[in-house]
Amino acid sequence: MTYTGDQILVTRSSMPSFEEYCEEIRKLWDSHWLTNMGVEHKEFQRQLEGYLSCPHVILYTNGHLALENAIAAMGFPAGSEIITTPFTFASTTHAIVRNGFVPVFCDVRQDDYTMDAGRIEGLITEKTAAILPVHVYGNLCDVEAISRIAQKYHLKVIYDAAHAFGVKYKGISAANFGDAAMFSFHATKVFNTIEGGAVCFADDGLVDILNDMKNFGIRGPEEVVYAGGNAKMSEFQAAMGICNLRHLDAEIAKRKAAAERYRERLECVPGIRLCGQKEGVESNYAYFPVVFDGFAAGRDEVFAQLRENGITARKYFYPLTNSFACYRDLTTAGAEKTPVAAFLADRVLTLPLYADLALEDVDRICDKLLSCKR
Ligand code: T4K
Repeated sequence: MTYTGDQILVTRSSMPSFEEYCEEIRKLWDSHWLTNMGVEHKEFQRQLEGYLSCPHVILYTNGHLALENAIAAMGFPAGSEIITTPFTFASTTHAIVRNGFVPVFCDVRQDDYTMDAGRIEGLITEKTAAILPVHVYGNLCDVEAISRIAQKYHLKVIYDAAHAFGVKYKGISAANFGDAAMFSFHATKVFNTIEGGAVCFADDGLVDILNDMKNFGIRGPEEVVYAGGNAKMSEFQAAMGICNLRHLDAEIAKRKAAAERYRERLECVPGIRLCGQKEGVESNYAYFPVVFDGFAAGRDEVFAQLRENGITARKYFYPLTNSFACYRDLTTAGAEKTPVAAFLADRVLTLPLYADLALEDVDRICDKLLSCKR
């Protein structure tokens, strides 16, 4: 790389002021209570249940363990199949496999890269227990069609909503679709708790199970009911969440301005495809994916030429999870089984997007991108 000036990375964590965070964690120095569901954890959980209008929010130390536990909590029989998509981060597929279940890969839609609901029924077998779609980039899946299919075949729906915190559809938060939804609060997300995550759901019967699973299965001082692990969110993570939640709407508004500028600059460029915008969705502007199909340069050339100029875009999500080396022996794997996802994975680039990205920087990125050549 030859560039020596200011680097622009794909994202940049949103943070409160140093003083605001110090004020929030002052009480931890007074109490010496640092983890195990203390006051900050309880307060953050209460605030999230209100913000998301969701009956239950269980906090986790990261999104991946939240998803693993959400799947485990459903009590599916051994050997069950779970229909999911390969156009996602490794976590989604790993969470299924690490629970001992078989991922069955459904292709995605051309316009928003979410699960193609029209292909789900063709993948259902007597072993299918659940559908695990991904609101990829914060794009809401076809929640209505997926819900109809799940009801018809008595399947559970667990959404990987890692990218969709703050997204609403017809005024309803992404937390409230499916039997459970998992959010990631990783440092790179629209809303972060440094590391962190949550499972959101309405069923009162899941509360004890999920709380037990994230805390060694300990229900009381002398009662252990489940061989659980440790996935608790600490007080410092919860304090970061409380601070960042105060600024979330302003952060999303700033992201929106940057995303709109990208759209203005790139929308009508031949060979560049942008994500469709679904009616009724309030977006969180989590990512800005661009698909290069017939542009003056291919995706890999654009990626390399931007890097030469100090701009790091990312190939989220290449490679597809169904082509990972660790799934080579899985009979359901193989990118050729999901041709639309394979097409997108070879052509997509997510451009830098974060709240503090100046519109001048968006212009600089677009200028460089539009000058890329083979
Ligand atoms: N499901 C889906 C669909 C997901 O996308 C994810 C996570 C999960 C489940 C699992 O949730 P978590 O268990 O992670 O909560 C990142 C994130 O680590 C990961 O959370 C995320 N998805 C995935 C899409 O991206 P990397 O390896 O690309 O991150 P990294 O370290 O290269 O960082 C990217 C950029 O972010 C850096 O260039 C600069 C910026 N950054 C990074 C860090 C770590 C910051 O500004 N601050 C930071 O602290 O995986």
